[in-house]
Amino acid sequence: MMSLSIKDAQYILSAPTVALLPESKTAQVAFVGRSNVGKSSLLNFLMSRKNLARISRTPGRTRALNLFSATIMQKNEEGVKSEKFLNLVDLPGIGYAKLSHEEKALLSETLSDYLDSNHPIRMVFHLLDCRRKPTSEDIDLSLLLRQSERNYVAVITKIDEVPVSKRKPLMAQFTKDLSLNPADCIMASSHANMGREVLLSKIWEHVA
Ligand SMILES: Nc1nc2c(ncn2[C@@H]2O[C@H](COP(=O)(O)OP(=O)(O)OP(=O)(O)O)[C@@H](O)[C@H]2O)c(=O)[nH]1
Ligand SMILES: [Mg+2]
Repeated sequence: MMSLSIKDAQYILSAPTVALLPESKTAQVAFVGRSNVGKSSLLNFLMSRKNLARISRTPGRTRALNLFSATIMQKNEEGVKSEKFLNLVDLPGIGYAKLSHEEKALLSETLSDYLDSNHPIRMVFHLLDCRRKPTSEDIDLSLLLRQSERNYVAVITKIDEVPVSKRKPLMAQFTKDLSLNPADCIMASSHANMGREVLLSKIWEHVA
């Protein structure tokens, strides 16, 4: 069976603005979504590293763009290994109510600056908390990302919080609310180890 793994995951730097994110040809995988949905947790989970990106109970923790690097390794049926090098970008959460108007504007500006930039963004993971209905901001962001022809996946996070019997209908609802193909709407839980393989295969597929 084919298998994927991650090695050499590293924190590189934290850039307060997109202009301060170094130019690079290395493919980037971006983590976007509302504050507190679990972006930093998912990044750590995918990288199999507990404290690579900082997690917080306090929403609005990640205020800068945090850059990481890693190597994704594939082993095929014959045991032959191949590798791809990539960067991961943990973006500040959008829409956190307790921030001032200026701070909120600044954070969504950071996101749009990033998405408009020439950075080689090869995959965008848009995270949504399974317990909250997508906001209009989520729906707009989802549309924008697909219209701009990004490789896009909606990741429905914290699925451990929902009873198993309710997961299928819930995923159907998210798929409908965001007008997605079911294959682009994936449930995950960094606490219950769910979704890692599917998301790693998305990364493998889209990172050159
Ligand atoms: N139940 C559950 N809780 C989770 C999961 N992933 C993250 N959390 C919790 O959600 C909270 C926020 O997690 P973070 O990873 O810091 O979220 P974030 O999206 O990076 O937040 P900001 O940086 O503020 O935008 C923390 O209390 C985590 O422990 C999960 O899979 N299941
Ligand atoms: Mg974070």
